[in-house]
Amino acid sequence: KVSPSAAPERLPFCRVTEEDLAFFRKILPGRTIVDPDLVEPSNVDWLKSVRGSSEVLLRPQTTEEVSQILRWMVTKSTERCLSSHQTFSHVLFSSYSYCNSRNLAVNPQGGNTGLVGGSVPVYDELILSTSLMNKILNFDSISGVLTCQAGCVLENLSFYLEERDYIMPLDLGAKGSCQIGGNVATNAGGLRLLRYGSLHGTVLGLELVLADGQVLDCLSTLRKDNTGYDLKQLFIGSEGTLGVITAVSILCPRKPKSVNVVFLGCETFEQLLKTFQLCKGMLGEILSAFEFLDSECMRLLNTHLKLPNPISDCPFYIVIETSGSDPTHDAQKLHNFLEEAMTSSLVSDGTVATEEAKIKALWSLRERVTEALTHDGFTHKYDISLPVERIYQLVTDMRKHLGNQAKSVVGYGHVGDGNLHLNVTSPSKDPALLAAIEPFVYEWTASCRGSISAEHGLGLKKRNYIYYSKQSQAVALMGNIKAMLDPKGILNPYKTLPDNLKQ
Ligand code: FAD
Ligand code: 2HG
Ligand code: ZN
Repeated sequence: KVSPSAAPERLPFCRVTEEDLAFFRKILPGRTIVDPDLVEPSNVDWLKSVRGSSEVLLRPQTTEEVSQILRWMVTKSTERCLSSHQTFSHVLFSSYSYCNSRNLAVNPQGGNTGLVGGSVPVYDELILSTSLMNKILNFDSISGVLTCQAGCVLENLSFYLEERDYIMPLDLGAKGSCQIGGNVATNAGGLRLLRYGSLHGTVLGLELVLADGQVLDCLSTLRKDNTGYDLKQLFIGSEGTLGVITAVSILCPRKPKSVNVVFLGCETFEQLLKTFQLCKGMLGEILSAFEFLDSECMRLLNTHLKLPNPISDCPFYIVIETSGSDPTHDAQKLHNFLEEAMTSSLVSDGTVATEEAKIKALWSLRERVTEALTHDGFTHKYDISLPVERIYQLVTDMRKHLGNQAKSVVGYGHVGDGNLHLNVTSPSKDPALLAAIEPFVYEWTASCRGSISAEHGLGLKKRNYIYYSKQSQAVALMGNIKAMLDPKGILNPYKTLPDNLKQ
């Protein structure tokens, strides 16, 4: 019996030849990287949990270059493979399909901060990095629509917009490295989704290069456009398996005039949920984030990152952010809410930040949990959507289920979005622990009709678990879409779709 998390078999794609390299060097002079030391960081994911063996890193700067790369991969290599590896009779009589149906495979890569093994090759797929596609193309200060190349780093876009009194509609802990193309490709959620919604709503247009090199210009900046199917939606969250995103237009909100962050402590998760209810009622339109972490997360922040707890020790901590246009009005609302939360004993301690440095420090406690976990040992990550009242039950049940097999079992995440991050660590990779966690975690999630990937995607690691959250007809339709857009399966193979659908 093959484990669903086992490495897939290498598909019969061509191997890169000198002729390929000569072509890439011609179109990407100085940007066709083959020095193993320079390629290596792109072969390993952020978590250092998966590693590919690509020998070539391509760094295009323009959409036209991406198009030329894919056109070459899909049309030229059939002949080359035939001539370099096989005689004609060999092809005719033995393994005709060797290169006829498979060409060079490619792994689109942004900031390489993905958490499901989707951003790095599995075998020798060529890596197509968008890092040099980092130009802002236009910003319309009336509509707030930003249009930029896919390789712009999220934080750089935020700085650019803040100077113009706008902000990005998404924010996440990886902002310093992740790129907008990667964010769109994973349909990243993050810390502001509660307020500004998902990228399915804020992305107005995409430019893409399809597997055969065609450029698909859906780079609209319109809020409304019901002329037929909204094709861009198909690529949002497609994890590089349907096309390479080369440019993005995105609707950006005005920079709020007043931002407050409160860090609160609660005794029980039930109280935390009641605080969420109260918060929605009393803060209403100024509520922009409601996040949580448990005391185990706080322990890891203290131990591994030396970040002190700003309040007294509690089983649960909440980060609430308000963003509004009137500091006096917002402060009054926040004051009323805090008074009510304290007098009704929903929260036991708390601190408020209005100035930037303290706001940043409080946010670090939530944003840096992922980093703290990397210092705790080998980490198993689960990114689960559940009805919000069930989210912590999974952590409690997992702790009971694992007993003392795990080093740490922590829960944190986006309460406002019903999204739990359940992480389990062990001193080193431990197959027995993995067997205890999976499929338990997926069965538990499916029993509540939850999602086994709320925001990180499926990538390599979760591809075979898709059926816990999607009906088989839906998965089959995904396979048909993939086959239509990428008939040779060259775009990010082994990712997102389960092995039993692979061509
Ligand atoms: P990569 O990691 O390079 O790639 C991710 C996937 O997208 C891969 O499948 C890749 O092939 C594909 N891809 C990348 N660029 C393109 C492109 N131009 N065209 C087509 N496909 C492409 N995620 C959340 O949703 N919410 C969070 O709050 C969050 N916080 C995080 C915090 C930390 C510290 C870290 C390390 C990660 C976090 N993530 C979070 C994971 C998240 O998926 C990524 O951070 C981000 O969205 C990926 O962007 P990237 O540019 O690094 O893409
Ligand atoms: C977050 O919300 C990210 O901090 C990362 O999505 C979650 O590391 C994780 O499990
Ligand atoms: Zn998250």
